[in-house]
Amino acid sequence: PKHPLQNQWQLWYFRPGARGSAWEDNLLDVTHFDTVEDFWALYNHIELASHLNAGSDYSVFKYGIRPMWEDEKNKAGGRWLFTFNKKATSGRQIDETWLEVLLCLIGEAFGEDSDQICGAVINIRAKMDKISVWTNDFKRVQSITNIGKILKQRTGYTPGITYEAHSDTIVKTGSMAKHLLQL
Ligand code: M7G
Repeated sequence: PKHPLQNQWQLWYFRPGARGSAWEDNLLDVTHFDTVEDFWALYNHIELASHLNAGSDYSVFKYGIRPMWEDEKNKAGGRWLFTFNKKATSGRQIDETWLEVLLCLIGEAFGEDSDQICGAVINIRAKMDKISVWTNDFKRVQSITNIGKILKQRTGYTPGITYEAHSDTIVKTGSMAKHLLQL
């Protein structure tokens, strides 16, 4: 028998859109999985994130939560943000960090705080790739801090990470949203 995961997860792919097309229209629901074996089958079957064209995203969210700010479960939430300057990072480092983040999610690595996890996103961009872990309530500072510490430890990511509320990301001025927390 296959080994069940605690949650069912959905993979989404954001396809770099045609000019003028709405963001949501380029967000494709790929498949869902709920066993260890199906996760690996999927992971081994799809393109590595670092090989995607600039402008692409992968998102892995708990089944039923759409990978967007507007979802009921994300509305009051925010994200831990990991940034990767392309000049200073290999594709392999980015892929390894993303895989470890996925393993933290599906393996429920955050103990009691795991129920605050909504999902994770990797944005492949021309200059700066990003990985973010979305949680459901930006006011839960203690839980968010615990989650951030575990993420840093598990991924071995040494630069600083910042947490921002989606409501601040949406209205960001310039390229930076307000940072609620930093680790
Ligand atoms: P991004 O892809 O998160 O990061 O946002 P980037 O700036 O590095 O490319 C790019 C744009 O995509 C945003 O300014 C929005 O127009 C759109 N967008 C991204 N997200 C995550 C959402 C979302 O959750 N909802 C909506 N409506 N638009 C989004």
